[in-house]
Amino acid sequence: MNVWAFSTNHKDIGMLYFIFGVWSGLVGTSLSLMIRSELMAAGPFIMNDQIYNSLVTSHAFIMIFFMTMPLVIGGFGNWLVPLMIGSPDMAFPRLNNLSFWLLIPALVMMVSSMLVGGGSGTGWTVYPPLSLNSAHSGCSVDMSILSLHLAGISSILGAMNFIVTIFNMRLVGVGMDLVSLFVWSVLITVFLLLVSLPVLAGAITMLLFDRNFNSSFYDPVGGGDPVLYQHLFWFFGHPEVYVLILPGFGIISHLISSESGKLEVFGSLGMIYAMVTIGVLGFIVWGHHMFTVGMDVDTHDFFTSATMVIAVPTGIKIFSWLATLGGMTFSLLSPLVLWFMGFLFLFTMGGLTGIVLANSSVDVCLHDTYFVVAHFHYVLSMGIVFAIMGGFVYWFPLVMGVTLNKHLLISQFYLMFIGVNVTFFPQHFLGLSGMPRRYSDYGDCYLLWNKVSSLGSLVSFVSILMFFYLLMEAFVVFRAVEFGGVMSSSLEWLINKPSLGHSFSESSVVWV
Ligand code: HAS
Ligand code: CU
Repeated sequence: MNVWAFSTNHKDIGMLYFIFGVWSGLVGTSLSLMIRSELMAAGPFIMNDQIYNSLVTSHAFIMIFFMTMPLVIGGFGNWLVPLMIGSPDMAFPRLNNLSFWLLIPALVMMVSSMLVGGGSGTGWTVYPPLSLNSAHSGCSVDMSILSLHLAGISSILGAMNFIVTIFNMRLVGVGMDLVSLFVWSVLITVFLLLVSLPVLAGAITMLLFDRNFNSSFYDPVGGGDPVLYQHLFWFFGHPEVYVLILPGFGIISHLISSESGKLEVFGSLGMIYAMVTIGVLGFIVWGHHMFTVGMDVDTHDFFTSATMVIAVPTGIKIFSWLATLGGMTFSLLSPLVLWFMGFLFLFTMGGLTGIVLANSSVDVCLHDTYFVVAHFHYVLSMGIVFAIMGGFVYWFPLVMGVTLNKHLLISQFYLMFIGVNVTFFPQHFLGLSGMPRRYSDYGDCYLLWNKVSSLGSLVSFVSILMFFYLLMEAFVVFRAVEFGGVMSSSLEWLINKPSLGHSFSESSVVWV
């Protein structure tokens, strides 16, 4: 047995998370290609509705719990947090290893749930009554629930580990005011996880009981209420979307402060307050996912207003990043500049469609249409994925000691930029003209934009293949990193600028 797998070192565990996240990302991408193949043409094409919906469910679960979270918190978090706070490792190294290994059975459960008992065609929200025995009698939904339990335990343990590490293991003299923005983003993220995940665990455990032990928490026949589930799920679900994006915000701050040549991001204290505000507000807006369940108009008003308020701290972040760029000479032929400019532009677009959806009277029409799908793919596939790609390109030479090929990186960015936009922009039109989500078929009037969208997904797939080629190329050609000046070791890297933790800019790496 490879001892490395049981290592308690944060960099080894970070690497395991990266490998795991990339692998899951490939599974999730394959599922998305199957979804887009089915939707390439009107009429039943490749599969039936149940198979289609179970692919959609697994696609979402895998992308959220097994790709994004392991990459940003497990991968970047494990690698960078100890380095940036000057700690030799995480506070509980063995617990750290356990967090990782809990994900393996969780992923196995999730993938197998697709293959047994007809699959879980419930969507990632697992709403009853669809998820109850009446509609999903096999063991598939039970397996998805157990998978979420395991992934949830993994995240809660990881969250505790990061909180203790960041509060107690900082180098002497590195106060919380000196801690870099990525570390802050991880700290806020893990607090969100710690508060929201137990609620999800409770909700799905009650669902498990309804399915297997004859309770009726969510079954009106026994005095239960399916809407209770929606409240519990979204009390977790909304903070979860900020769990996904906040570490991305942290990564982008480092990219921007480094590439703009500024010592730090404009208003970095304000950035911290903005992230805290987003985190706190994230817990009181969950009702915007449930405007159609029959809430009274005052509750609609509350959730609409509370949701819109989040545009303020998010706007503070966007404008602070833009202010940081002020005066910088930047080239659209620099991979890092491309990734963060892509992030800023496309995340803002996704955020603005979020504001559109926050209006309850508009959302009553747009809920469960492709407009929502377009919204969340702009913030996820282009927001968080662009941040991950940027972070990857930025820190790859530090982690691997070799550089990536700049020309390939540039073409790969443009290909992916075109691919994702061609895939998701037309989905706004589909949604506005009423195409519902989670159906494997559609009327002929929706054919054109679905075709365009499916073609776009092929373009982004090619860009992903190109990214793997790029990685292989880096290892085969092996251009060793030449660090400029003081950037020779991670320790010096840290001591040099403890409050920023960046200083690893393009100027310090020799690109080919
Ligand atoms: Fe969202 C549904 C509203 C951010 C992810 N979101 C989803 C789903 C996902 C998701 C996955 O209110 C689908 C869940 C499912 O399966 O059903 N979302 C928002 C709002 C924000 C937002 C207001 N979402 C995110 C982020 C995500 C994410 C971040 C993941 C990374 N979202 C919704 C709503 C729904 C929803 C409804 C439910 C729809 C339905 O019917 O199901 C905000 O955090 C976005 C803030 C960002 C900006 C851009 C930058 C700000 C600037 C400041 C100036 C802007 C102003 C606004 C003052 C706003 C530049 C002016 C407005 C104009 C239009 C000009
Ligand atoms: Cu939400």
